[in-house]
Amino acid sequence: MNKNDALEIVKRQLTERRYIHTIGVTDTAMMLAERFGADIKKAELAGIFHDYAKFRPNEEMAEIIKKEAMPQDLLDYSSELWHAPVGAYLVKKEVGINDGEVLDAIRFHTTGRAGMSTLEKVVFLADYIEPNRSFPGVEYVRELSKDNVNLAVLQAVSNTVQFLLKKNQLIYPQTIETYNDLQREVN
Ligand code: DGI
Ligand code: FE
Ligand code: FE
Ligand code: FE
Repeated sequence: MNKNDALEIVKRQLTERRYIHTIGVTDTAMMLAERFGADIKKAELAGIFHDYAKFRPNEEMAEIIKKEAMPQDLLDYSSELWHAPVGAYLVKKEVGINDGEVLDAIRFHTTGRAGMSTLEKVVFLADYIEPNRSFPGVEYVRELSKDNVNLAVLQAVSNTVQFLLKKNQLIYPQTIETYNDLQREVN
């Protein structure tokens, strides 16, 4: 599939603002893939489709999580988490993307996981630092992204956990696993 066709497909699923974010993630993921030695074409594809399911109704996503034997504990946590695994499922089913590494980068782009591939880290990080993002602490993560992918992902996850704690939100155990795994990795 060429890039323009892929972008046309995803554009129909997204708002204008989310589409602009998607372009930012795609460009950033390709740049980071080149920098840290992940497959640039896979980073491009995962970037384009990472938020494919972002605007599916919660009811539809919950049904898919139940029927497709995804981790059922997702249903006990924020629906913000659902579009990542559901997106991996839908881009395979509806778009025909079959590359397991690309699908995993989409599946784990919100929580991360222990033992992330470089491609998964690059997409996770691109989602956090792409140029249209402006949350507190993003500039420091951008700096770390210049030469240390693990420190950068760790800082992004740490920021997210601190943000959730401040808002008295539940933290999905896999997010903590990502944090612990990277904390071990960098020490
Ligand atoms: O889809 P995006 O907005 O581009 O970014 P994303 O897929 O990284 O989703 C970010 C949202 O997910 C943000 O509102 C924080 C939330 N999130 C990430 N990890 C967790 C979480 N929310 C909860 N409740 N628990 C988590 O572990
Ligand atoms: Fe997302
Ligand atoms: Fe993210
Ligand atoms: Fe995103």
